[in-house]
Amino acid sequence: MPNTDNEMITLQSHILSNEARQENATGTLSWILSALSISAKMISASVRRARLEDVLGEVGNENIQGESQQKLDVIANDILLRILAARDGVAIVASEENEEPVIIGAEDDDQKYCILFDPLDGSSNLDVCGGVGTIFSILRNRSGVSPKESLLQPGTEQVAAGYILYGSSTIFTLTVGEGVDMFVLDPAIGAFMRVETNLQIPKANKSYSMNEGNRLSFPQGYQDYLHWAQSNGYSSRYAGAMVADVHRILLKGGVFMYPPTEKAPAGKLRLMYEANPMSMLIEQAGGKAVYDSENRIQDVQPTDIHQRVPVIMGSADEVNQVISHLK
Ligand code: AFP
Repeated sequence: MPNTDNEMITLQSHILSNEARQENATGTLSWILSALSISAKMISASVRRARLEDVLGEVGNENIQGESQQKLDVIANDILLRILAARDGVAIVASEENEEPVIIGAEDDDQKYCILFDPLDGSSNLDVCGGVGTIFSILRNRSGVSPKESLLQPGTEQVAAGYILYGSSTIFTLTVGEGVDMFVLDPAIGAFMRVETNLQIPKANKSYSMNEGNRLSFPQGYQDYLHWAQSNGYSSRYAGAMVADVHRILLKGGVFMYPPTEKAPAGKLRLMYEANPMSMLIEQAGGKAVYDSENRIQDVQPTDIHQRVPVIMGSADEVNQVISHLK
């Protein structure tokens, strides 16, 4: 629902009023969300000045995923790690860019949280001024298990998830399990202002988003879907950055996919840093997110924090159309 009542609600006041509604809230989650909002402003500023400060391009290393790291991947990762490390309620931080999770607070405290993030998703878009984003997922820390085990929880256990899109505006999209709210950074005052509350994804839209360059190595069902969609007036939109593509689909409807390919039989996208948080947002907005014709992404029991999963997510009707071709 767009904000039409002239309310001026900042992300900060939204978080605090959410907290006030929870009977046993301690304020810990609110502190973490506000740390993410500060990190988002800092990363946004770095992205916007990147060309001027000469921080575009590759560092020359590969990250744990075997992908070349951009200088801004490293900057965004450092910002998030430094800001989250200073918050009491954080037990463990896991980043797509680091092989091992970083243990911050007391490991055995189930009042604390684990934060997983992809600091700068789609970073190869940076050199051409395309949209990039940060994706985050928040889980409750588990006591009595090792830090790695504490992280290995299915997406259904997420207490909050969201993304920040650094596009023509900076957008913060958040769910704490009670619908999806969207905020735009007002650069004049440095605050995220709420623009959508209880956002609902359109039920259908004839639009698909996938890397069609891989078409010949998709399983047959996806190729059949593409043939069907192209014979039925669908259009194709693909930014090559999941945050930008899923943001468009949340607002306009359609389906986003990253299917298995010969080169990447489990798909390319990371379950815990990309697929789970985006699935929580899509489902909270009334959409659907699965990894094959039957199974929800959020039900996957992870065995490795860096594991990958095929992704089909978006408007319920459009996801069902894809599924009908996979059976
Ligand atoms: P980068 O962060 O390496 O640019 O990867 C982005 C991403 O993980 C995701 O945001 C895109 O949807 C997907 O990869 C694009 O992958 P293809 O380049 O294979 O289409």
